[in-house]
Amino acid sequence: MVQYKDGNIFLKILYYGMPRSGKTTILETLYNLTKDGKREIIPVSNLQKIDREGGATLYFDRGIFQSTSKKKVYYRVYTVPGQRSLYTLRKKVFNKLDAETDAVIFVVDSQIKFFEDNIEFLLELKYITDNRLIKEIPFIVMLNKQDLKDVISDEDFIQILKNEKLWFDPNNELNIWNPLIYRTCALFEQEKDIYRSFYEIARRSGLYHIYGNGEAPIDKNVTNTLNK
Ligand SMILES: Nc1nc2c(ncn2[C@@H]2O[C@H](COP(=O)(O)OP(=O)(O)OP(=O)(O)O)[C@@H](O)[C@H]2O)c(=O)[nH]1
Ligand SMILES: [Mg+2]
Repeated sequence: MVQYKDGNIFLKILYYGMPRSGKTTILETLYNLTKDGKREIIPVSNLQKIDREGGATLYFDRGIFQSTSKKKVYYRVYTVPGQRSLYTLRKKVFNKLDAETDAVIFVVDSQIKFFEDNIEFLLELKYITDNRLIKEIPFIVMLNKQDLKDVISDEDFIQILKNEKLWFDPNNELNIWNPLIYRTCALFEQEKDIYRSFYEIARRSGLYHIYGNGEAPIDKNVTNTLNK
């Protein structure tokens, strides 16, 4: 839920996905890519990480970023812990810490051997969000670890989204908000599309808030101009 405080606007964005899909690494890389202040966002504090020895997230990671062009806009960016036993904490990170989440980036471990695990986490996310993805909660997908062998393709994942009713036909007015699918690598040295995917979810969350009153804006006049 968008929050207003001292004249500033806070949006909460969440990276969600199966264990070790790369959520924490993505946030670290986003931090490292933006800390020089040359992009649209800049971190305003160090990353907060609550993890186990070995790196698995135990509760959450959080980074706070400020828009460099609209200085009143801040993004609180979280990751959930992927380990299966931590479901209650994932739910808490989604709806309790700071505020309810405004937008979700689903992080897939693209290795084919994890196909079913990714679906399991997508179902869990649908449940936690009460089926509000796309309609009320902007949603995009990162097929991460694309630098590895035997990875799933965009088409494979679109089929999963269709099966889960997270993909709208061209005749549906929500079609323009179908999740963009990014094929990413989160490792800093080989980084691919980490900033670009964040930029897109930030853009969508702003549009839902400003033009949709918290829902996907479907007024044709608005969306025709916005998506050009
Ligand atoms: N090859 C490759 N490895 C990656 C990539 N992203 C993350 N990793 C590695 O995958 C492992 C897990 O990464 P994390 O960022 O801790 O994954 P996570 O999703 O935060 O894991 P949990 O907190 O346990 O849910 C680490 O060894 C990372 O270096 C990637 O794009 N490519
Ligand atoms: Mg993590």
